[in-house]
Amino acid sequence: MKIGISCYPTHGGSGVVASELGIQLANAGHEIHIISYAVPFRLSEFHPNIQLHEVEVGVYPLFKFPPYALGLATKMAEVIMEHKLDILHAHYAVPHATSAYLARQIIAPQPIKLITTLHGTDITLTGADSSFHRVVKFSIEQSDGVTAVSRYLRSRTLREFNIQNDIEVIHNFVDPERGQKPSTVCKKSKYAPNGEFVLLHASNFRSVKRVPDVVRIFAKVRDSVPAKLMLVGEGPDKLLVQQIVRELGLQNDVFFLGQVDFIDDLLKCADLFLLPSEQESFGLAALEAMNCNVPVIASITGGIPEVVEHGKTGYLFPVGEIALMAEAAVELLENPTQLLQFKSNARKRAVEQFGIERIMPQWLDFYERVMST
Ligand code: GMT
Repeated sequence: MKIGISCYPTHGGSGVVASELGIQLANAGHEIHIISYAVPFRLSEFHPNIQLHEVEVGVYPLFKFPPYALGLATKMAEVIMEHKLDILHAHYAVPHATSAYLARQIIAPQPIKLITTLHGTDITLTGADSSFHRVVKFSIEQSDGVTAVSRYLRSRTLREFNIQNDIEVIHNFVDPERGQKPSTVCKKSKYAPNGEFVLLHASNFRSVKRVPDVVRIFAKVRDSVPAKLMLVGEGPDKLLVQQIVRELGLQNDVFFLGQVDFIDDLLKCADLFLLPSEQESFGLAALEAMNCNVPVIASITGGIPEVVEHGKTGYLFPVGEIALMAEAAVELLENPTQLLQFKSNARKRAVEQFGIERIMPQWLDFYERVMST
C-alpha cells in the first residue's frame, strides 16, 4: 500500500506512535509518506521506503495566526496526487483530520481513504475546547476509519462528541527488541554512585503531567530509602519544577536530562517510573518503561489501567495521592524479591500485550478493512 501519515514532529506520544507505525509499515514493504512541518524526531534515520514531505506555511502581514491547517491540506493534496496514495492516516485530530478531509475534497474524484487516530488531548483538551468541538466531530465523522489508543478514549469520544461512526481500539505498541538491548549511554553509577535506587519520569512537562507531584513523591521516597530522580523532557512547567527541587533541597538528587529521542537507554538505569498525570488516554511513556523492565507508579486515570496492572506491574492511585504513591514506591523498593517480580511482570505484559507482533497485525487488518469499504 501507499500510505500517507500526518503527525506532529515534536516530542509527544502521537508523533512517536505515528513514526513507529510508519517504520514498521515501511519494514513490511509498504511505501510511506510522512507529512509534517518538520522531520519527526524518531524518523531522523534514512529508510528506503519512507519519504518526508515538509509542510510550508506562507507568512503574510494580514495573518495574525499562520494558517497551518491550509498549508497542510495543500501539501496532503499534492502528495496524494503525485504519489497516488491509497490511504491518508491523520494522527491527532486537530488539525490533521480536518486538513485530510479538505485534501480529499481538493483531489476529488481521485479516491483516497482517510483514517484518523485519536490520541488523547485532541479529544480531552483541544478537541473539547468549544472553538474546535464541531470541526473535530465533523472531521472524525468524515473519516473512513477511526481508531483510539484505548477503550477509555473510545468511549469518551463517542459520549462527548456523540459520534455516529464506529471507533476501533488499537493500543499503542513497543518494540520488544529495544527493551532488551543493553544501554549504551546510561551508566547507573554515574547518577547513583552509592547504589541508590533510580526513579525516572519523562514527559513534555505540561500541567496535565503533574511533574511537581513527581518531585514531591520522590522527596518522600528519599526520606525512607536512598534514591535519585531522573527527569527527562522539556516544557512549560520546567521552571516551576526546578524551583520546587530547590525549595525541597533536592538539587543533588534530581537530574534534569532535557529532551531525549530514545528513552530506552535511560530507562535501563531506572528502578521505577513515575506517571502521576491528571489525564492520560494511554500512557505510552509507561509502556516504554515496562518494555525496559521498569514497573510504574501512576494515577488511576484514563487509559492507564489498560496498560499498568495494579499490584502486578506497578501501582495505581487516584490523581494527587502523593503520599500513597510514595508509600507504594518505598514498599516495592524495600522488598527486592517483589521488585524483581514486578520488573519481570512489567516486561512480560509489555511484550505479550503491546509488542509489535501483537499490535501490527491489528493495524494491517484495519487498513485492509478500510480499503475494502
Ligand atoms: O501526553 C501528551 O501531552 C502528548 C500527547 C500527544 O498527542 O502527543 O500524548 C497523548 O498520546 C499518546 C500516544 O497515543 C498517549 O500515550 C498519551 O497518553 C496521550 N496524552 C494524554 O492523554 C495526556
